[in-house]
Amino acid sequence: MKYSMAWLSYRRLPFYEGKEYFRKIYVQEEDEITGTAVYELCRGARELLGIKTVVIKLPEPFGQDERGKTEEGIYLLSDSKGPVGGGYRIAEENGRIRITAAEPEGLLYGSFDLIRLVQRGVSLRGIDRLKHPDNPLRMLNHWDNMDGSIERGYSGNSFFFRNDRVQVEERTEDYARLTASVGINGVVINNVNVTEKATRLITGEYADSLKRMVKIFSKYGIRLYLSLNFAAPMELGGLETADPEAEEVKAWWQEQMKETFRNIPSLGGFLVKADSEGRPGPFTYGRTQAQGANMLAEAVRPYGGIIIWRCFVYNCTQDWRDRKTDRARSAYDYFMPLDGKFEENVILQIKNGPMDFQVREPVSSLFGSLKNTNQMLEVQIAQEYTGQQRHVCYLIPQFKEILGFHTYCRKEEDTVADIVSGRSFSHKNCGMAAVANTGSDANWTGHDLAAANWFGFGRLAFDTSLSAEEIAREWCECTFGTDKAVVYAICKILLMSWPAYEKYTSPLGIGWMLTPNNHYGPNVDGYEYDRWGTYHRADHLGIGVERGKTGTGFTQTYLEPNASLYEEIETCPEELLLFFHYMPYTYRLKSGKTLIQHIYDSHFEGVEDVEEMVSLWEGLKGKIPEEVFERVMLRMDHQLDNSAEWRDQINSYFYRKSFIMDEKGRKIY
Ligand code: GCW
Repeated sequence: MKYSMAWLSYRRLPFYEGKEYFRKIYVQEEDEITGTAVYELCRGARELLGIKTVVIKLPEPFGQDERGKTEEGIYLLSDSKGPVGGGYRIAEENGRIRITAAEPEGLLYGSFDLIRLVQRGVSLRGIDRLKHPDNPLRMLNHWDNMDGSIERGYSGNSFFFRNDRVQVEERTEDYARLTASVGINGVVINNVNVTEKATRLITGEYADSLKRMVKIFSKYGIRLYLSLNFAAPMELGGLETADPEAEEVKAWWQEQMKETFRNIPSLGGFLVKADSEGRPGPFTYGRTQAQGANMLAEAVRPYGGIIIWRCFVYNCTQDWRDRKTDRARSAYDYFMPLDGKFEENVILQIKNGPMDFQVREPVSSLFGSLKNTNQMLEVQIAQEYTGQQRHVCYLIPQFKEILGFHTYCRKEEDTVADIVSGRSFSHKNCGMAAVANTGSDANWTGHDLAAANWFGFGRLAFDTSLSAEEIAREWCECTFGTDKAVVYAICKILLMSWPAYEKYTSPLGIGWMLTPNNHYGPNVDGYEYDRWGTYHRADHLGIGVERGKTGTGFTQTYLEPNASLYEEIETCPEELLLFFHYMPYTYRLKSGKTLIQHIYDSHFEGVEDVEEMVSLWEGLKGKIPEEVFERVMLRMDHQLDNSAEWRDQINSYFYRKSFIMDEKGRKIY
């Protein structure tokens, strides 16, 4: 086997009681996506249950009387009054399972859901599940480059690009299966940093291969999106400017989009990183982010395209003496004044926190503040800052906290989940995106356990009410089967992994104590003496960035009562204390411990947690495939060493800065 099928690696379930349903599938429609649903059900039946399925076309129209028939089997029924937007209902009665949906996507998601239930050994008798996706857009953003490398990729090379060419191969289809099986409906295949060849993806040059990719994606209800280069009119069109207000620039984009959508009519639209980390954008011409986004929005509107405009705009050359400029403020400061100024087919894509995917950050204050602008939440399952898929770090608990955050933008339905689902402000163009963690490795994600983040992101974006535990269990049972001891150990590892990573890395929300550029391993001062605006401001008395009113004022970008909550030291959530305030090492936390003692204790604890994870994993020998066991064991051994390195560097740094001894007298260098 060249690569595994992750959670779709079906293992035989000879004793499954619901086998009989799968002998016959009755289907009404003949469209492509329903065809995929049928194919997947048959494949699941064959591989999981060893059954050959007969597919029976139902008579048209399929009325009430036919529904009364007693033939056993699975019925895929489209019903215009049924669940919409990819929603579905699965109901069992008298040996018949009906999957009903208004659209074929719903039938596909319902079928994958049914297969999951079988994989997990759940009885289908009397089942009645009604599911509606919470988020209209559920997207993966791949940072894949055309040369085959992946920016922040930790699982091999790109399977979308190689040697400056688009790859469409067997793996494309298997990727689509995995991705669609958890409800993802949009994929950006190329890096947001668009340079050289990638700029040409919108031209006819790559149209044939992109069309082939689209064909595969559409069978699985996935839309293709591309990242674009704001300076394309200059780089491709030979214009002297990319000014969004210049007539020749507008005309160039309109012509180009005509060609692009002629080549790929079902293209969803574009993701844009502008004016960020050296990428071109409207600021060069004294224009706003809205002027830039709207110009593109106009060009794609005739084709139903959307522009997803990233809010990751900040000045990455901050002087360390400047204590007023605050990278945390920048997205808010640039975009808040533009609320309501974006076209309907523009969506602002906002990173979950105001900095950059650290293990702990507050939620971006743009959520809740922006009321008249389509918004999407961007999270990162590529573990750039959370152990790079060498450490286990199951991020779904983090995403749950973010989604559950009350912004107080309204009396009810005021959480991030409410906002990005469109519930708060009746938005239709909105949802969730994750920077993807896949690559050409045999297990897709480098670390076998990192697949739980890919699976989990999709499941969560579809159903934000699922708990991190439920998702972990689902993933684990689909991937490894239902052996109780296995499920217990793996779920325990997953659920303790994010808190452990937080404990042994940077303390209390401060972030950034890792090696500059490659972002792996400890380096407490690595960013302190650099230009990126990511300081911790530690000295011999204390540590933290003052972001209250007397500091950068970032606390005041939140709506009340959050602004006051973060402003006051007594009410500021302790896990974020150093993000918001400079605090002395002798400050007493609610636990009664001093800040410095907390730093020591949490770092020792974090490594102990990893020791526990290692021993839980060791207990799985012989219970899961040998190859997976060994692969993960190797990474866990490394994680243990690396976490100890983190502990020692952080603890000795603070010991030497503060000169305060560990109360417990442990080894600190
Ligand atoms: O965190 C930074 C990464 C960059 C990335 C950027 C972004 C794609 O280090 O590699 O560029 O974020 O989100 O645009």
